[in-house]
Amino acid sequence: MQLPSSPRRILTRRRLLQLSGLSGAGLLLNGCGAPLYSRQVSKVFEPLNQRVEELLLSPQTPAPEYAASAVQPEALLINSFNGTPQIDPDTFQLTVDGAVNSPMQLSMADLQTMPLTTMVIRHVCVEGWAAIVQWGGVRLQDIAALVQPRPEARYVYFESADDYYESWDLPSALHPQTLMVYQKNGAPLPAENGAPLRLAAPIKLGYKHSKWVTRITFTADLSERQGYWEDRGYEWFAGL
Ligand SMILES: Nc1nc2c(c(=O)[nH]1)N[C@H]1C(S)=C(S)[C@@H](COP(=O)(O)O)O[C@H]1N2
Ligand SMILES: [Mo]
Repeated sequence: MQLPSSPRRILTRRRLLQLSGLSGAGLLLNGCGAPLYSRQVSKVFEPLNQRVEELLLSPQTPAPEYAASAVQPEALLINSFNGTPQIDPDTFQLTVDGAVNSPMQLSMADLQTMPLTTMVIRHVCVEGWAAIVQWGGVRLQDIAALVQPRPEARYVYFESADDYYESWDLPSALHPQTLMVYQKNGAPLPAENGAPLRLAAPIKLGYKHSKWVTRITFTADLSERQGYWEDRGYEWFAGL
């Protein structure tokens, strides 16, 4: 039997909603109910072309998560190349811009209105230590759904308040376990760990997880400045 012409697209959208956790009600920034948000999500991802649809459809094996009892609070060493910037969370604004339809600034209050995802994962530093940590925050793919990356977006840049910078491939940035976090081990994120907002994910080495993120930029090209450690010889993809 011939299937109707667009089953793949329908599947894609449904799968995307599952993957992004956007199918449930209650995560609307404007409080108008799920249908609007779902509409917005499909609007985002329809123009995002086959490449993005495929990476969201292809089985992205989730990285292992652990029981909360496995957390090793003392094992997460502070690793900061340039001190600890002090950022007032009440006036903080995350800029999200670049190759997107709707660039925006998000306050911590805005981010805390979005669905909170927590995960207990292993943080691995290239310097030879690791720690099981619980992180809580917002999926980067949910932020992407708000700003609507344009089809040419292939990379995501992260700027930090301590002059650290990073770049990620789009598939890794849209991975369901890639979060912008504001909680560590069930408490507000401490300043030295990147407050008010840092990246966390179990799929890449520690240096990819920018602390004190102030700006997220979707772009078509990888700049010559790839990342603070990458520009000093470390691997760019840095997958685990
Ligand atoms: N802005 C910024 N982010 C950063 C770093 C940094 O120096 N500045 N160090 C990186 C490295 S090498 C690691 S291992 C982790 C350490 O995170 P932690 O200090 O919260 O343990 O942060 C990463 N993110
Ligand atoms: Mo690290």
